[in-house]
Amino acid sequence: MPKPERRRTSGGTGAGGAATNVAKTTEDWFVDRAKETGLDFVHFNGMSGELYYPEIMAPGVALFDYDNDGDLDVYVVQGQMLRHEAPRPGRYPPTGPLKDRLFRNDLVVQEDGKRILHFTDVTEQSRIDIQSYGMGVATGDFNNDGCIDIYRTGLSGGRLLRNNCDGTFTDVTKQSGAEDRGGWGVSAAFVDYDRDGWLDLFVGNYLIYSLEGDIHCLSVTGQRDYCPPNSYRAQPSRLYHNRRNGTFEDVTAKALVGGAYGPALGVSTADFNGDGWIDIYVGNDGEPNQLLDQSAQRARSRTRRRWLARPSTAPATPRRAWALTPATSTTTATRTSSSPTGCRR
Ligand SMILES: [Ca+2]
Ligand SMILES: [Ca+2]
Ligand SMILES: [Ca+2]
Ligand SMILES: [Ca+2]
Repeated sequence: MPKPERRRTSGGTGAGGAATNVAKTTEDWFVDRAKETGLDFVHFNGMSGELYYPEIMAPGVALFDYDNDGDLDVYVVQGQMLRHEAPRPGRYPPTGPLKDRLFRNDLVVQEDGKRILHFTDVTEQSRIDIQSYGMGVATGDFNNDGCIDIYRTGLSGGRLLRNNCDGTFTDVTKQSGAEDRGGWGVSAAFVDYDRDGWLDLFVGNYLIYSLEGDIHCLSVTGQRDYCPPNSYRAQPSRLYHNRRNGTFEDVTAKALVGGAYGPALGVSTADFNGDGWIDIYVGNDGEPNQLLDQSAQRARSRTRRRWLARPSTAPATPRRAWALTPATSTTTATRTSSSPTGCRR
């Protein structure tokens, strides 16, 4: 990789008041090599002129080593037409089949140390065939077989793809119980919240929305425009507990004290307070972010664990069952939702 050149200044403001000239950076720090390395993918948002709200949501992507060969492979999420059966011709027409894609990393390191990066589209041979309007993706080995699995969120619920450890995946959504039925999931994270060595699953849901109930909004100039997120009611997120047998139990009602309300766009997990228990940070769209930790309830009960927000200095929010900890920064919720796997004990 070429060594980045720091921005230099020349000239300066001298006694004569000479102008300061800033030399341009001569080399780019990052170079887009997607196409030349085989990552040939164009996201299609289904834009039809109807200005449906989901069209403005950018897709997620995951980097994970699905074949355990030591390099990161790529999973990308695709959109669909909304309502219309056939894609309409437009400025950004879809290319190829509208389905999620998996790219295998075929990196070659030569004897002289030269690296040749190439990705191969292995969607067909992986047996991944998802053709619904997608949002995000999280990866983690939920069944502890040593192979990383996929949870893909979307406009109409989630999909769990079990890695068969032979280059193929099986859709186990229904039998797993982690369907996020009726949910518009955007972000998700595998997280072992109870430290039993099995990854549980948090699904960040966004808004209560249907194409039939799509609201028409106007811009400041009176023209039809996309609506802001507060045009719709937020949707509760979900927490699933791993039963260790390939299935999940929806523990949202008892663990999240009535549900974590979004509109959740991003989620990350870490032990923020250093108490040994992993916490969940949720980035919401247009509303305060949430930092969920389980310390308070865990101190009261070892058998019934609930997630509570940290004490807040903000006024209580009556319609919610917990207080919010205001974020110290603006919402940085990425609409991508590749997420770290949970901590292990
Ligand atoms: Ca790999
Ligand atoms: Ca697995
Ligand atoms: Ca667990
Ligand atoms: Ca913690």
